Amino acid sequence: MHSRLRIIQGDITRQQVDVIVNAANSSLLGGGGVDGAIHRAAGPALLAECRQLAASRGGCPTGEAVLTGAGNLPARAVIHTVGPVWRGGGQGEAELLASAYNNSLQLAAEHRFATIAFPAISTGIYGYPKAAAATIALRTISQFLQQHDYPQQVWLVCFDEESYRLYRQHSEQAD
Ligand code: AR6
Repeated sequence: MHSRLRIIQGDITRQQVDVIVNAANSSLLGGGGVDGAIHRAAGPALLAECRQLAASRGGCPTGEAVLTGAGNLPARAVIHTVGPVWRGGGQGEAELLASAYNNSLQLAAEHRFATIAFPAISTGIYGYPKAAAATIALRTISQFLQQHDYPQQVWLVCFDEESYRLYRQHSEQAD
């Protein structure tokens, strides 16, 4: 695993990083899971900004990413990306998941954010198998870090113990 990548267990809304990534949906208007948790913790300023973005650019297509402020969160900004819904693996899900990570990292690099925290995109409500998603997340982030100086540190924040163990296990295999 790349030395600038860390796997931790916790709640992404509480992480002291420059930017956290939200596993949003294309409407950008909020939802359940980590999206709901981020909006609850950030407060109404974030939802107002998301509504404006939704109106001005019609939301965010799957695999792409947009930047907002962070309201009351400890982070300075939020990158909203949209992972794919799992439909059995034959609908370009792997490429779309890699794009969600890559486009988020690209945005963080453009803004010179030093630290970024990701949740396990698509592995909750969107049903992406956790082990396959872990492989893609670890590979995509490691490749990006090899090619870019920013972000300097990437944290993968696993909410539950099972995901944490799985990501650790996959990172050891990738070494
Ligand atoms: N901190 C870190 N990870 C979390 C947190 C948290 N506070 N809460 C949940 N997770 P999900 P998706 C983990 O369902 O699959 C929303 O309605 C969770 O355990 O949040 O990409 C959106 O609006 C799982 O491992 O996102 C979309 O409609 C991971 O975050 C849809 O869900 C992702 O689970 C997106 O679905």
